[in-house]
Amino acid sequence: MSYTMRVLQHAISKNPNEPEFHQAMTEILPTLQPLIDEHPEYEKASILERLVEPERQIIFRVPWVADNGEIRVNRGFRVQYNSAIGPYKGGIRFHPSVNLSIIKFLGFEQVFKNSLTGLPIGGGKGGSDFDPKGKSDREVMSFCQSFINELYRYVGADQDIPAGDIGVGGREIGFMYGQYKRLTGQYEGSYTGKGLTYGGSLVRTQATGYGLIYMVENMLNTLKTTFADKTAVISGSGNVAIYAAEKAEQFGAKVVAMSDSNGYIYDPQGIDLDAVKEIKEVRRGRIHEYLKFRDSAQYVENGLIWSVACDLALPCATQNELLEDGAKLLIDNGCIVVAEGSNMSTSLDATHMLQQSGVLFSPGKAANAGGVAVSALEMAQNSSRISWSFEEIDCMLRTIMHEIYAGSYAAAEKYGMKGNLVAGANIAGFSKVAEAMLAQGAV
Ligand code: NDP
Ligand code: 2IT
Repeated sequence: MSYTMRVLQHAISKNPNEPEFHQAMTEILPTLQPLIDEHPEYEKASILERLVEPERQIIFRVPWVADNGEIRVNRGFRVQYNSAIGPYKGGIRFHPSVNLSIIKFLGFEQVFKNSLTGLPIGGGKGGSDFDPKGKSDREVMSFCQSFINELYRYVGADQDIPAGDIGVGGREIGFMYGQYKRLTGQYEGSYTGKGLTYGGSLVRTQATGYGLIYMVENMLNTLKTTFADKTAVISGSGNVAIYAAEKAEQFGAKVVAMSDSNGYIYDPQGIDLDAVKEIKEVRRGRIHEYLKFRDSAQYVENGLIWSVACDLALPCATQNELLEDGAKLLIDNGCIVVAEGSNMSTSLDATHMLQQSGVLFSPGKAANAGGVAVSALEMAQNSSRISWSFEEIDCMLRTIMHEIYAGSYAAAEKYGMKGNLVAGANIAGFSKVAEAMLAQGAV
């Protein structure tokens, strides 16, 4: 059996009951084989065995006080996955589904993603099964402060730098950063996604969504076409989905459907993004409220958004939201590009189906890397005590996304898998981490 398959099988049996983590390893490890064949020194140095084992996993109790005076308890996680090329970097997710398997899959993916950005950041991820939905600002603050009371001792500007993810946006980062500062007395770039008045970076709010569209720009370029006259379907209506929709529209595409976990809206005239921002960013409401803004729209409760015909499909909600049934609908309706805004949006079977049908597919670790890339630019601005303009950062972001695409495309082509951006991104991301681990010895 090959080295990659041996490590995969062993890691799966050593970590039972972690299906999302198994899925991420199953997607990544086999694609690394051509590079492994070229570098026998990787096996000698047990690079893969070390790569799949997080450097550190922290699990902690988070007690907090609800508005009615009751004490509630949630579970907190931070998985510090790999620091070969820089301090641990990655988001924090607050969602009732959060467990160790989900945090490990996200952390593992983050190692490759962060390497792809070309910036000096290692990989990590954290979160909690806390559900911010329906909680007051006061309750969210109580939870965030308690979360940091435990986490603060493990993170810091040159050690581990958290950021947002599902359920964690500017409000939550503000509360966490405030508590971290209070406990440590340090005013430093120890979190990204901060508000603009206290060290945040321009473009960070838009970065993941805009970066996704810059990735699609490169994909369309390869297909010798542009955004003009293209129809896009974007799942989710959170941070990533909203700014992907904004940039797609700026580039001339028409976004006709968006969703949340209850259902999707379809607006053949093109989604009114100001309405979606008002519902989601201001009111923290539900997507069906869109019907009050536009007569042209329909709402489909619990519907499958991928049944809406489109040229460009951009899953931007959560893992495994695009399965074989969705992939089949997209293929039958003539979709040409699928790019993942969410992490591991697509199941392995659905990914293979799309690739075999000639749909150009970009995995999240390449397509959504714009968020963490601008996070690294926020860190650079914080440590040098300066701030760059919106245009400067947006231009850097576009260049970084182009380089990720070109690097992934070239790596796939080099190993005889032209157009397979899944394999290309894995190989390109892995290569730098493996070299750094080799150089640093058995650590
Ligand atoms: P938000 O919390 O802002 O939005 C998440 C959106 O996805 C909401 O519309 C939410 O609907 C929907 N959603 C979440 N969980 C589920 C679920 N289990 N089933 C169906 N819909 C769901 O998160 P982000 O936009 O920040 O993140 C979206 C994805 O992008 C995640 O996979 C994240 O890991 C990834 N990502 C985020 C980055 C960032 O910078 N924020 C960077 C790179 C990747 P509802 O409100 O109903 O729950
Ligand atoms: O999945 C991701 O890349 C993020 N949630 C953003 C991480 C970051 O550190 O900005």
